[in-house]
Amino acid sequence: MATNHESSNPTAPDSPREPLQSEGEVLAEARRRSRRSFIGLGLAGLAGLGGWNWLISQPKDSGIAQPLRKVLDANGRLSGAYFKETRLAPEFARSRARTPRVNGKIGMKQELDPEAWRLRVQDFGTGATQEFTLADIKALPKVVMTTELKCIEGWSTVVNWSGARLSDFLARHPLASRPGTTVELAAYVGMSTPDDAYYVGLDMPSALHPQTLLCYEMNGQPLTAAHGAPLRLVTPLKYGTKHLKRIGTIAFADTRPKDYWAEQGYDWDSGH
Ligand SMILES: Nc1nc2c(c(=O)[nH]1)N[C@H]1C(S)=C(S)[C@@H](COP(=O)(O)O)O[C@H]1N2
Ligand SMILES: [Mo]
Repeated sequence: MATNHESSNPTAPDSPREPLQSEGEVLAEARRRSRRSFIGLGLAGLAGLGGWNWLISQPKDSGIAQPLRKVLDANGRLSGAYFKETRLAPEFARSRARTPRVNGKIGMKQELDPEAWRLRVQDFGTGATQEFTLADIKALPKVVMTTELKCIEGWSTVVNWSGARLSDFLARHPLASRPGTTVELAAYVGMSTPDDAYYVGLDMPSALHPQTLLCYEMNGQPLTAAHGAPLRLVTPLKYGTKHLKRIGTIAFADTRPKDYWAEQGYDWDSGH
């Protein structure tokens, strides 16, 4: 993956309060816990040390609050060092990227006006809905990656994707906090097409995974309508079923959100 910005030096203190666990402490905890819960652990650790409000009020690096940026970077480094084989989906040379077949049109029957489109995100704390334009998504650090799109039907295609990390979106717009707290995140994220005909659920660690992107480009070109314009999900540790095209809404929950293919009997997690 490449981003269009320089990350802050993760060892440089952001403030005299030094709210972060040292990397040694993080590593020690990471060894004791399962890898699935680890990203949650990083956020929970931060929460205990000053809280989400403090976190998001800190100076921003490319729009991302520095402390959260550091924790997410630390998670990325740890995943690289400890969970290399299973934790990150493999990346491929850009030259291997192809256009995948158009597969699945549920929730994409109506024409969509990209100018009028808004991403509608329901604040888990207040229940209020906030709207975002594509420009709001493009204002986040742009991530480019070449990964494999694997369909449950048995085919797979290497695709070059560009978009924003869902984790960067949630760091910049902290809408996933549990009601009554400002520090804990919901356990799940649910997303659906604007007409609600196709929908997927993700556990929060998968949603915060560094390769889980809100994508607006495929192979260097703006997404076509058939591939999910203006915005689709890409999450390459999971099968294509989870790669929701034409995202309309995002909401948060503490129980598994509805999932179209899970309702048809497929595995809810759909990892591979
Ligand atoms: N809205 C919507 N998104 C969807 C689907 C769908 O039917 N509707 N099908 C999924 C499946 S099963 C796959 S394999 C991928 C295929 O993405 P592509 O058409 O860009 O190749 O889209 C996923 N996202
Ligand atoms: Mo699929």
